[in-house]
Amino acid sequence: MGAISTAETGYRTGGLERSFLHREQETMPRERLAQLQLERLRAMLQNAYDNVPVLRQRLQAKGLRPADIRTLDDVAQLPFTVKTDLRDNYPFGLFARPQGQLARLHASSGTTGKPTVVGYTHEDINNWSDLMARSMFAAGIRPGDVVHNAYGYGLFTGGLGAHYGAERLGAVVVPMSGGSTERQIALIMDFKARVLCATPSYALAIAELAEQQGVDLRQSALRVGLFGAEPWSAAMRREIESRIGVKAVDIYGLSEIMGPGVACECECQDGLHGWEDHFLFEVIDPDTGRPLPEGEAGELVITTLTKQALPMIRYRTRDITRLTTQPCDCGRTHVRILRITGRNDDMLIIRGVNVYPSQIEAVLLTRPNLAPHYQLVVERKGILDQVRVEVEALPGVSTQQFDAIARDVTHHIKSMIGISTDVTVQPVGSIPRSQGKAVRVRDLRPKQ
Ligand code: DLL
Repeated sequence: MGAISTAETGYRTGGLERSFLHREQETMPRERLAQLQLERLRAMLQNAYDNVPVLRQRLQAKGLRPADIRTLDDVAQLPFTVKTDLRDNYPFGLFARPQGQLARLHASSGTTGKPTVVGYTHEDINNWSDLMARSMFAAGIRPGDVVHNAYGYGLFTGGLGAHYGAERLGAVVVPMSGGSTERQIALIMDFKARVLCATPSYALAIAELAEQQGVDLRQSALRVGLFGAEPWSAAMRREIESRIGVKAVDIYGLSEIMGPGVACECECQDGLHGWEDHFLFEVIDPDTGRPLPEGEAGELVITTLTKQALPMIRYRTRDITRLTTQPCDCGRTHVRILRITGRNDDMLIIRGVNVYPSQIEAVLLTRPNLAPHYQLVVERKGILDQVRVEVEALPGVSTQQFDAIARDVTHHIKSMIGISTDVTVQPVGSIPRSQGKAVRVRDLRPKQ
């Protein structure tokens, strides 16, 4: 796939500029896309079968050979892969290529045990760059734009993923990484960045410091924010858009599958296009493992179709979402992953009610006098789990009002989500600011 030479100027319908970086791939009729997926799936399975003993044994245990997969529905017969498979085969046990053919390693630290290590061939990096460039173009980023990249560089895939994508697109990348927020603001202003790449929580931390310094980012050259790597609510999107003056576009990905750019919103901001020429998406019931019909919420499962070094068969992401193949106004035919509500791991069960932090975030952001900085503290009281919501007041709100605000928030969480929480309103600056993925939950329950 070529670089920017394949970009087309596109056409406008109903006020929307329909233009694509990879027109043929992005607008392929769904039947042709399915054919391509099946072809690539079989090749990918052959790669896994021939080169990864663990995966070969798993397929054999189910009496399957790659040639037995004749339709896309046959995917449901394939075994799942889970995060612990990577840990159990640490560091390179699931790789389908020898070290001499690898170009890069990334890893995610995780909170327990060994990191998960992922590997790429040169072709994998090439495809990743293409998909990131495609994602960026879909988000409204154009060649020549100054892209301020505040995703962390290093073993995290965010920094280099966005970096290679921006370069492939023909944009001008500023490889800033996370942290040094004051310097970030100065460079965004001085270099006239048009694009900010960051986690949504870090974008907010940048906005906050800019305001404190008297810098109005809404008057800056910033127009597009490419935000992802953590769950964020629609209310958070509106908050960031109004404080920075950008169109805030959601981008999704995970290291086990590639990194950022597995899926990305277009300028319609109505779900993330999952790039189906390179990945196969399913949603399953997390309890039974059965595939769910389109539109039902469940766990997202992704199979890679072109990855050489680390082919993934039905990887259980633990991310909860829904899929839709309804046509998008942008003209792209690829499936849309609706906003990721949260991860299974982050789901709290409070007296029988399932709650994701992003749902509480959405309520907090509807209340006046509150800043969008919060943490949920989960404690055990007797045999019951209890959630304390710690949230900051806006600057200028008097401490005398804190109790009344807390009562109002408690009431709204109860009526909108149905759980009882203990809310404490805190002064400005008391919740730690994120420089990457925000920590939303502090779990103080005794370890089982
Ligand atoms: O977070 C890759 C990435 C970097 C995506 C930059 C977007 C931008 P990991 O560190 O492996 O990779 O974490 C993957 O982060 O399973 C989700 O739980 C969460 N996540 C990523 N993007 C989103 C998003 C990168 N847009 C895990 N919305 C995933 C919600 C997201 N959650």
